[in-house]
Amino acid sequence: MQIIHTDRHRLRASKTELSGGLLVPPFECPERVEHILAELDRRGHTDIVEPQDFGLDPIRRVHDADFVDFLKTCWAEWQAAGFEGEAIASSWPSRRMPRMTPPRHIDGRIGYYCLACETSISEGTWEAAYAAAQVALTGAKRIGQGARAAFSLCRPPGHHAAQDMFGGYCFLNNAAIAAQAMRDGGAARVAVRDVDFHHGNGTQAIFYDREDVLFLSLHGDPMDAFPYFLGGSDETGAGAGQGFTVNYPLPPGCPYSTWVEALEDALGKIAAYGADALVISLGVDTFERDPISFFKLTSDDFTDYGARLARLGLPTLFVMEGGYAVAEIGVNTVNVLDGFGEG
Ligand code: Q9C
Ligand code: ZN
Repeated sequence: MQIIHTDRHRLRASKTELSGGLLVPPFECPERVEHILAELDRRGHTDIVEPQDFGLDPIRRVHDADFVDFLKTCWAEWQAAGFEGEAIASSWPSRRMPRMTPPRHIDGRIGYYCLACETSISEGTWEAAYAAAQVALTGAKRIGQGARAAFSLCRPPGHHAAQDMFGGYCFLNNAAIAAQAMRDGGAARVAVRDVDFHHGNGTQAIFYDREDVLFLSLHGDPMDAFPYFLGGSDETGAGAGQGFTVNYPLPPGCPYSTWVEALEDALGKIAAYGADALVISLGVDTFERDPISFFKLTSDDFTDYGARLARLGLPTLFVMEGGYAVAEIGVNTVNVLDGFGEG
């Protein structure tokens, strides 16, 4: 399986995450990718290529132009405003004050574009997020050229980022950008299967009113887990997209037997949909020892579900999302890929 990767992910190395009322070293850190690369190497995956540069156009097919401009200039503006720490939002257009225009001051503008303030914007964040989107696009191109599978080793992750919102460690929605590129490259129907522990709120929002991209997500029940305000089973799409969003919220402590039942149900829906290609938003934070999640998957379970995904027989792009048990992230990620197999 071809793997797409660039060192530029290291440019995303923020110092702070707001967690439990403290500013802590971020769970979403560069070492995550180093562990995945080491395990790929150990298991003989040597077909690793650099991304091509497709520019901003395919990013703007998914994200609003003003949001992209904001991400590009936020860090410089934050510094110019004289702030000492990393850029963290602290006010939002919330329920009783929904003035839906971006303020001039960066302290207000960052709140306008932010969905969760654990995620700080730091030097190099834009450059790394841009590179991750190119990693996803290069994978999409490879699938368009007829590959059975590819792995876009994206970092930072993307599935929480919506058209005009960042947060949950995500800035640009790599999986959505790849799915849109597949559509633009001629695939009539694309399915995005999100197996990260967290609901893929950004991907859902981007495709919510469309029938040409089927979105399915298996995740911690938003009553109990981030992102809290989206991801219910009653969210099924809107307008032409009615019926093309499918959510499987699952309870704390969820064992693999329950998880895989939902997975099989989703695989049946993907088969019935008649997708030309499949994007897997691959988060391995479903792992039993993940520090911020509450599912109970073992390392062997990742191999098992990789094999189940392969049974669909669809050209498949894996896009890296979350996973914060850093010592085990390599084994769990490569287990999915090896379970899927070379075909
Ligand atoms: N203090 C992804 O997995 N909540 N994002 C953090 C820990 C935000 C996860 C709570 C979790 C975001 C891509
Ligand atoms: Zn996650």
